[in-house]
Amino acid sequence: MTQFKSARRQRLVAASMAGFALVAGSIAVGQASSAANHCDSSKVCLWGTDAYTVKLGTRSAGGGLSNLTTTKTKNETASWGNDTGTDACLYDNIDGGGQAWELDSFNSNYLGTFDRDRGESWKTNGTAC
Ligand SMILES: [Ca+2]
Repeated sequence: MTQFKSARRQRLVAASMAGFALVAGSIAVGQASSAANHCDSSKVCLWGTDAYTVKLGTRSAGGGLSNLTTTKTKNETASWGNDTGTDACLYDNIDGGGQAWELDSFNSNYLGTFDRDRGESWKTNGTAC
Protein backbone atom coordinates (compact mmCIF):
# COMPACT_ATOMS: atom_id res chain seq x y z
CA MET A 1 0.00 0.00 0.00
CA THR A 2 2.78 2.39 0.92
CA GLN A 3 4.56 1.44 -2.27
CA PHE A 4 1.41 2.18 -4.29
CA LYS A 5 1.06 5.61 -2.66
CA SER A 6 4.69 6.34 -3.30
CA ALA A 7 4.41 5.45 -7.00
CA ARG A 8 1.25 7.55 -7.31
CA ARG A 9 2.94 10.44 -5.58
CA GLN A 10 5.91 10.19 -7.95
CA ARG A 11 3.56 10.31 -10.94
CA LEU A 12 1.81 13.35 -9.48
CA VAL A 13 5.13 15.09 -8.93
CA ALA A 14 6.22 14.25 -12.47
CA ALA A 15 2.92 15.55 -13.86
CA SER A 16 3.24 18.75 -11.82
CA MET A 17 6.80 19.28 -13.04
CA ALA A 18 5.71 18.78 -16.66
CA GLY A 19 2.88 21.26 -16.12
CA PHE A 20 5.25 23.77 -14.60
CA ALA A 21 7.67 23.39 -17.52
CA LEU A 22 4.81 23.99 -19.95
CA VAL A 23 3.66 27.10 -18.09
CA ALA A 24 7.23 28.39 -17.80
CA GLY A 25 7.73 27.83 -21.54
CA SER A 26 4.54 29.72 -22.34
CA ILE A 27 5.58 32.64 -20.16
CA ALA A 28 8.97 32.88 -21.88
CA VAL A 29 7.37 32.85 -25.33
CA GLY A 30 4.64 35.25 -24.17
CA GLN A 31 7.17 37.79 -22.96
CA ALA A 32 8.98 37.91 -26.28
CA SER A 33 5.84 38.30 -28.36
CA SER A 34 4.01 40.65 -26.00
CA ALA A 35 7.07 42.91 -25.92
CA ALA A 36 7.16 43.02 -29.70
CA ASN A 37 3.42 43.63 -29.74
CA HIS A 38 3.92 46.96 -27.99
CA CYS A 39 5.43 48.07 -31.30
CA ASP A 40 3.00 48.71 -34.14
CA SER A 41 2.74 45.85 -36.61
CA SER A 42 5.47 45.92 -39.28
CA LYS A 43 7.44 48.64 -37.47
CA VAL A 44 10.67 49.07 -35.52
CA CYS A 45 10.30 50.77 -32.13
CA LEU A 46 12.57 52.21 -29.46
CA TRP A 47 11.51 52.68 -25.82
CA GLY A 48 12.91 54.54 -22.87
CA THR A 49 12.45 51.75 -20.31
CA ASP A 50 13.45 48.09 -20.00
CA ALA A 51 9.74 47.23 -19.89
CA TYR A 52 9.04 48.41 -23.46
CA THR A 53 7.21 51.53 -22.34
CA VAL A 54 7.78 55.25 -23.04
CA LYS A 55 8.03 54.99 -26.82
CA LEU A 56 10.82 57.11 -28.30
CA GLY A 57 10.31 56.35 -31.97
CA THR A 58 8.52 54.15 -34.51
CA ARG A 59 9.77 53.54 -38.04
CA SER A 60 8.93 51.30 -41.00
CA ALA A 61 11.42 49.00 -42.66
CA GLY A 62 13.46 50.56 -45.45
CA GLY A 63 14.35 53.77 -43.58
CA GLY A 64 17.83 55.23 -43.79
CA LEU A 65 19.90 56.68 -41.00
CA SER A 66 18.05 59.04 -38.66
CA ASN A 67 19.42 60.85 -35.61
CA LEU A 68 17.71 60.89 -32.20
CA THR A 69 18.20 64.57 -31.46
CA THR A 70 15.62 65.71 -28.92
CA THR A 71 16.34 65.66 -25.20
CA LYS A 72 13.57 63.05 -24.85
CA THR A 73 15.12 60.63 -27.37
CA LYS A 74 18.89 61.22 -27.46
CA ASN A 75 20.77 58.73 -25.26
CA GLU A 76 17.48 57.44 -23.84
CA THR A 77 16.88 54.05 -25.54
CA ALA A 78 16.57 51.17 -23.07
CA SER A 79 14.67 48.59 -25.16
CA TRP A 80 13.65 47.94 -28.74
CA GLY A 81 11.25 45.87 -30.82
CA ASN A 82 11.52 44.97 -34.49
CA ASP A 83 8.31 43.64 -36.01
CA THR A 84 9.61 43.85 -39.58
CA GLY A 85 11.21 41.21 -41.80
CA THR A 86 14.58 42.97 -41.94
CA ASP A 87 17.20 43.87 -39.34
CA ALA A 88 17.62 47.40 -38.04
CA CYS A 89 20.50 49.09 -36.24
CA LEU A 90 20.97 51.48 -33.33
CA TYR A 91 24.19 53.50 -32.93
CA ASP A 92 25.92 55.10 -29.97
CA ASN A 93 26.64 58.35 -31.85
CA ILE A 94 24.83 60.48 -34.40
CA ASP A 95 25.11 59.65 -38.12
CA GLY A 96 25.76 55.94 -37.45
CA GLY A 97 28.93 56.45 -35.44
CA GLY A 98 30.40 54.52 -32.52
CA GLN A 99 29.16 51.22 -31.15
CA ALA A 100 26.27 49.57 -32.97
CA TRP A 101 23.49 47.31 -31.69
CA GLU A 102 21.70 44.98 -34.12
CA LEU A 103 17.92 45.16 -33.77
CA ASP A 104 17.10 41.72 -35.15
CA SER A 105 14.13 41.07 -37.38
CA PHE A 106 10.96 39.90 -35.55
CA ASN A 107 12.61 40.26 -32.18
CA SER A 108 12.76 42.55 -29.17
CA ASN A 109 15.09 43.03 -26.26
CA TYR A 110 16.36 45.49 -23.70
CA LEU A 111 19.87 46.87 -23.90
CA GLY A 112 21.10 46.23 -20.37
CA THR A 113 23.06 48.29 -17.90
CA PHE A 114 26.09 49.14 -20.03
CA ASP A 115 24.32 49.84 -23.31
CA ARG A 116 21.10 51.56 -22.29
CA ASP A 117 20.74 55.32 -22.65
CA ARG A 118 23.40 55.53 -25.36
CA GLY A 119 21.55 55.37 -28.70
CA GLU A 120 21.78 58.50 -30.84
CA SER A 121 20.93 57.29 -34.35
CA TRP A 122 19.19 54.34 -36.02
CA LYS A 123 18.36 52.90 -39.38
CA THR A 124 15.81 50.35 -40.57
CA ASN A 125 17.00 49.66 -44.11
CA GLY A 126 18.07 46.07 -43.41
CA THR A 127 21.77 46.48 -44.14
CA ALA A 128 24.32 45.30 -41.59
CA CYS A 129 25.18 47.59 -38.70
CA1 LIG B 1 25.51 57.98 -27.21
